[in-house]
Amino acid sequence: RLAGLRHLATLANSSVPAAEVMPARIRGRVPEAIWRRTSARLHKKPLHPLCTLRTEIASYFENRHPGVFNMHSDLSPIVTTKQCFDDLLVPVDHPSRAPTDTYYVDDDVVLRTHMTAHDVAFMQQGKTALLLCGDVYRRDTVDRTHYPVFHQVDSMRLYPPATERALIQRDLQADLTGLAYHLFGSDAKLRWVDGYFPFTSPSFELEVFWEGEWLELLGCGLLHREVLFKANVASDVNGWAFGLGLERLAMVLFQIPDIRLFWSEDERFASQFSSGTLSDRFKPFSSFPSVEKDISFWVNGNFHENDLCEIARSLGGDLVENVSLLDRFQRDGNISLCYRMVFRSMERSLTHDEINNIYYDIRESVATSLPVTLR
Ligand code: FA5
Ligand code: MG
Repeated sequence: RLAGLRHLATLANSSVPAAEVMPARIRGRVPEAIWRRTSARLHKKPLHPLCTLRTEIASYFENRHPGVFNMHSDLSPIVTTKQCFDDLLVPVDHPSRAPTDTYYVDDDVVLRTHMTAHDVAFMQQGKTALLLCGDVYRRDTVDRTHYPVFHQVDSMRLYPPATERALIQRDLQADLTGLAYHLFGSDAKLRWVDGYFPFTSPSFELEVFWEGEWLELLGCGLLHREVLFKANVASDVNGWAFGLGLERLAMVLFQIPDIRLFWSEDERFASQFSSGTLSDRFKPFSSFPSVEKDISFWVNGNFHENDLCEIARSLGGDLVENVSLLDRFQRDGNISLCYRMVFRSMERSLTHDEINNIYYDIRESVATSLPVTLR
């Protein structure tokens, strides 16, 4: 079975069986609702804002460096822990590897947490420049800007032997500030800040000043010598890599107020992106009222907030808008937590009965599967 999974990890996305026909045996530990997302491929759906952004980025690089970058956007999201972490020097005890943060299909197979997971394999095949786009998966808290599935564009470029590292860095930063001006306009205010990624050194983040705030646009850097070594790249060859998240970028560019909207089947969402260009703007359709429910419990063991969010998401689906800690107190050495769950549909009014049913299912699941005692 593991051999089969590793085989799946090397295939194109289109070869991943759809959720409906995927036996639980292969889906492993990944919840059904998450698994279903692996066949959605929003970044390939014509006129979808994520697809528009993907093609804008690809055409920016094509205009700037004709014929250099090939975009791959059909890679399977199922990868090995070696591809996702080990080959990129992510330490074994790094929090991003923990099962509270990453969807494990099996002990050494995961849903990729970033597109950089594919870089080493492409370099091993002798590729010297690429653009990758795809869906990535992270267990996370629940709010308007976090969703367990989002999309990234990732890129790497290797230079001819003995190219100065300083030149490569200048090239990288020029390509990326050019991209930011292309997306945000030539009068955009940008700044570079130091970043940290295990697989690049030095590392940087590019930020853009947008509506009164500095927004993180992307992470990048010069590929770490040891990563290049694992990729069988000659010792006098260097290169850069960068990665950016499409949803947050699309949210500010197209004025989309909630990350769940990307998954909406509502025509009133899709119809607003008919031009397929960066000038599309979203006009929110009427906002429906929210329903709030609180859940309180004593903590008996190793409780992680992401586990609560996962239960809320699996039972409440996209009706769950926000899960946040409302209150915490300690009595006789015991810790009590109270979380508020906000439910809202993007498309219709909710009934109290339907939310009560979901709420009681969540309570039951929390009581039976988490190390807590409901109060
Ligand atoms: C990475 O994933 C690195 N692989 C990027 C990289 C590639 C660095 C190559 C250097 C070289 P990070 O975890 O910061 O980095 O995520 C990159 C982007 O994804 C962020 O800038 C952010 O825009 C977006 N992002 C991260 N978490 C979420 C989330 N939960 N929901 C939506 N977008 C997210
Ligand atoms: Mg970051």
